[in-house]
Amino acid sequence: MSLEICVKAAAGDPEILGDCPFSQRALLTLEEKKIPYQMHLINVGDKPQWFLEANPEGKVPVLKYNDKWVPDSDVITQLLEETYPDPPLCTPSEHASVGSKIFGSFVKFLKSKDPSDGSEQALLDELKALDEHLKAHGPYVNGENISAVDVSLAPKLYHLEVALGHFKSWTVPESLTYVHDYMKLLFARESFGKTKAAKEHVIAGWAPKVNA
Ligand SMILES: N[C@@H](CCC(=O)N[C@@H](CS)C(=O)NCC(=O)O)C(=O)O
Repeated sequence: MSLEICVKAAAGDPEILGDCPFSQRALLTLEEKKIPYQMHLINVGDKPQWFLEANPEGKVPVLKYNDKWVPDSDVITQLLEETYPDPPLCTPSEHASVGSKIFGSFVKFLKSKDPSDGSEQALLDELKALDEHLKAHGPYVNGENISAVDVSLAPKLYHLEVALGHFKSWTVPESLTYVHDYMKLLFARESFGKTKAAKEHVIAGWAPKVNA
């Protein structure tokens, strides 16, 4: 029996995987654990009735497990870890919050229209902290093997790279060599290639928020 998972379809193309980092996180967990699954692409701009009945909150991802639809990537990844412990993806608690402020800082900087509001520096501080962590413990957050924190960070760093490159011509400073190597390592994984959104869909997804 394969699991079923609802994830975001690309805006403008309901047949193609879309740009939701939380959906990709859940898919990465399934792929890394080699769990068979059936994927439903949800057009979040026009949600089907069956999906809203399965998950009234209307967000993706949602995983069907034991005939029940389970929302939220935090809950889904934990459930998958408990149910399919091999290979383990647990991150030890001392490393569990590494990089946890990067996504929020990225979104703030991306939306910022005031270059002096400190949002760029705040993001740089978070990336520098990640660089230092990876220097001491890398190449992944918990050492030699990928774990849950990497699976959560990978789609967010991809969005950061694509969206800031496009909307602000901004790139992660070359001096943060460990972050650069980390991103290359994550993006080169087979699981990542199979579950990532196309760059144009990432850009299209952020455009309304940047131009708001
Ligand atoms: N905390 C949730 C966030 C999920 C989320 O925000 N999903 C967005 C797409 S990236 C969504 O479903 N948006 C559609 C909507 O809110 O109507 C998780 O980790 O799964």
